Amino acid sequence: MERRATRPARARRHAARTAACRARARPRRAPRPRRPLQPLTSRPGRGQIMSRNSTLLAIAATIALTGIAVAHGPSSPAGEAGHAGSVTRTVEVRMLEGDGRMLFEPAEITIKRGDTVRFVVKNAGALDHEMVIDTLEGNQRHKAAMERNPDMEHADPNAVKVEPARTGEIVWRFTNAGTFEYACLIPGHYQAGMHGRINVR
Ligand SMILES: [Cu+2]
Repeated sequence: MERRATRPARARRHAARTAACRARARPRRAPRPRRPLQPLTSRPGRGQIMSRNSTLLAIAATIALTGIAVAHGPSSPAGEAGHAGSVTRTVEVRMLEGDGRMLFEPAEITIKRGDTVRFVVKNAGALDHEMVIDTLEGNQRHKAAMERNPDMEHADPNAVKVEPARTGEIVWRFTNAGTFEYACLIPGHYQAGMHGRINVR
C-alpha cells in the first residue's frame, strides 16, 4: 500500500529535478489509481485485481515519462554541457529566413571528438528561433513534444533561444563520435529547413 503512494511521487520529484524542460513533465500525469473497496473476505475480488492492474499501469506511465525527461538532461549521446574555460573552438552560426525557408548557416559542421565548442548563434531573421543540439532521434522526439506543447520553455545547456537581431551562445563538449544535429524545434521551423548536421570524428 505504501509503495503505491510513494513510488510515483518519488518518480515525479526525480523528473522535476532532472528535467530542465519542465513543461514536458507537467501536462500528462498518470491518473491516480482508485483505492479498492474494503474486501468482505480475504480473497481478492474482481474489482481489487482491476485496481491493482491500473496501479501498475499508472506506475509504468510515470516511469515512461521520467525516462523521457532524463534523456533530456544535461548529458546525452551528443555530449555534455561544456565549461567556458575549456573552449577549444568557436563556431559562428547564423539563423536566417527567406524565400519561404528557414535555415542555419552553415548547414554542416565537422568537429573533433573531445572538443569543447562555443557556438555563437546570431539570429539574422525576423522571427524568434532556437538551436538545439541533440541526436537526430532526440530532436525528432523533442520536436513532436513541442508540437503538442508549443509554449515549452527550455533551460537546457544544449539549447538556446535567440530573438531577432540578438546573439546567443551554447558551450558544448562533444564526447562521442557520430552524426548529430542542431535544429530549431519551434513548430514548423524544422520542416521549413531549419536543421544542420554535426559530424564528430
Ligand atoms: Cu526557428
